[in-house]
Amino acid sequence: MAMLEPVEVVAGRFRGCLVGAVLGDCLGAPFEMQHKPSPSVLNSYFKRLHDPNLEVPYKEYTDDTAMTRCVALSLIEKKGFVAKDMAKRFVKEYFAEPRRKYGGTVVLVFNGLRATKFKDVFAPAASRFDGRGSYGNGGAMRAAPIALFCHNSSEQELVDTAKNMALITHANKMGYNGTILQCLAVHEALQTTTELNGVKFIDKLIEKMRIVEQPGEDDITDEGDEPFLYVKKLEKVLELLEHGNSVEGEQVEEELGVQVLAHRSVPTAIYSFLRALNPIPSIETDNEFQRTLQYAISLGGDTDTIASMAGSIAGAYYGIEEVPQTLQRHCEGVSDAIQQADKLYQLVKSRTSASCKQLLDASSKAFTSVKKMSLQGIRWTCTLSAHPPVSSSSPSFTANNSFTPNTACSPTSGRPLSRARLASMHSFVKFISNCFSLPLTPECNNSESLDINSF
Ligand code: R7I
Ligand code: MG
Ligand code: MG
Repeated sequence: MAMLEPVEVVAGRFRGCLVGAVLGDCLGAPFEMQHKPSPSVLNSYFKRLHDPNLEVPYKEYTDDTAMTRCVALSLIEKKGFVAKDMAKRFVKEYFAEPRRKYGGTVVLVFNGLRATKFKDVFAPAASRFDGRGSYGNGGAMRAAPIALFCHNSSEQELVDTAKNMALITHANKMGYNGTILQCLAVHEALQTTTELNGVKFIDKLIEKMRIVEQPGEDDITDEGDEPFLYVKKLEKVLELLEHGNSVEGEQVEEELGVQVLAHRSVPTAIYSFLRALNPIPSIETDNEFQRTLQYAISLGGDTDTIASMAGSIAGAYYGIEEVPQTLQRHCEGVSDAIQQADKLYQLVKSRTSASCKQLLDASSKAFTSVKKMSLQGIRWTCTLSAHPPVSSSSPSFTANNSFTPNTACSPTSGRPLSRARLASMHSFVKFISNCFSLPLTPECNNSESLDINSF
């Protein structure tokens, strides 16, 4: 394996996310739908993989990775989400290597797309299961690149892109909402820069899923449909977490599920990640990333997919540094995942710098120029110079996402600003928050400085 070049922290998390997904898939695949492996079998399985003398017959990836790669490559090539391109990649990939253990009915969607020459890329999926669409976990299992691509996007863009990506194969609400939840979980892990608190993590997801699952006017509900299904599942996750290590695998299997269905696997992956934040007595490792995979696999059932989804969340949080090299070297497709993560990172950076350029243009219209901008996650601070100067000393102003004209943006020296100037500064600050899709919040906390003149 090539030596890793030092990369920025966020870039390392992008790598961790996609490599985590590959490792979960490759290492979980031998147990998919097999007898549930005992703790001792799993401990020796992982120990053996760490043995430097163990030769490298690759653990092969399955459909989870095959499709995740298509999502990543399509986003990279098209510099955004283009449904037809993504659909074509899924179909080409499947017919080139149909042996990757695809889901039972998704193949019919691929056949339909091929036969109709991609005329309407959403139609074949919409006709499955009597027009209700599939609620398999195939949308969620390939969602990680969307979360990376939308790292600096608005929440709405993330939700819409995840949904549209899922709709190519999974038209059922449970299928695409599971995809959205998985995306939100990766996104949240990626944004967490301090020690992660499991309860807060779930609370945030619940808040977001409550909006996502709000019934629309045109929704037709079937008898037995559960409203706010994922919100309820997340509440269950919270309940299980409260009981720590006293929760047995059987209970997780029963209450959250380990099936190939989105609503019976995505919450399980999230739970696996959170449970493994702390030591688990039956798992012999101090490495939290490995613990996540090992725990997810220990639950049995759809082990490749649940471990892959949990691995992508864990990788996004811990970063590539915490993903053991000894495990990476046994898995097929790791170096491709690293390359794709790096390209996605560059893409996100260039999208942000395009926003910066827009910002500079707009800043002159707002009678200000931007001296320096700092970004950390959703927090930003921006130092502005008035233009033309409001006094001979040309004072600077600091605006942040708690902007209020009279306090956060008062001149550090010189005479008070006119009402008109304050109004234009105010709209400018609003513009900044729009540009970056960043909310105006009362907190502001900068650590990573970004000199926008360098873009
Ligand atoms: O969702 P999908 O791509 O499958 C992914 C899974 C992962 O575990 C992979 O590792 C791979 O092994 O497969 O494929 P689909 O065929 O859309 O869904 C998977 C299965 O979910 C289907 O074959 C059905 O058994 C079941 N399923 C449904 N069953 C009843 N009613 C999905 N939707 C329905 C439904 O509406
Ligand atoms: Mg699979
Ligand atoms: Mg699977």
